Amino acid sequence: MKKTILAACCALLPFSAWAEVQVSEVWARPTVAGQGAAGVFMQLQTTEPTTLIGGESPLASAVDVHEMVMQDDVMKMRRLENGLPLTPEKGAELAPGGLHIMLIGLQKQLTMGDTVPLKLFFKDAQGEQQTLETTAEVRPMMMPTDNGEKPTKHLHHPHAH
Ligand SMILES: [Cu+2]
Repeated sequence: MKKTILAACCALLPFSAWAEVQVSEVWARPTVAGQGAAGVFMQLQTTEPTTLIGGESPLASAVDVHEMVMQDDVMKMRRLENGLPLTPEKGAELAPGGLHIMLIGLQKQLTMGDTVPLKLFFKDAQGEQQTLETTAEVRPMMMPTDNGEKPTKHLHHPHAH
């Protein structure tokens, strides 16, 4: 029922009215000169199951959904060929060290305070596609500090000899 109503109104209202997907805290890391790619991070929530399949940005030649995987003790990133599935119960957190949107073929260096226009493409089980427009703010990496815990994520322990 709900779906029918949504479908009926979508034709008449701007995309925001049928935005079943909500995106927040969109940010990207600054890059150094000559750096060709950058990660974008965000929180995603949805009211209906859907899949994030990719994106588009005027500042990049390609925008992919990436995950990090451990391979031979080395963290590597990999494109999610089938996209990132989202459910209402479980949105997605795109954060450093995990899932991220990859800007590939950056047209310019990203510096503090820049904003990166970004379109995100979603596809639901019925094959309906929708686009969400957002902007990523370029800012330094900040570790989430829920409950005041110290961000202690050390990949390497220095050994004194
Ligand atoms: Cu990546």
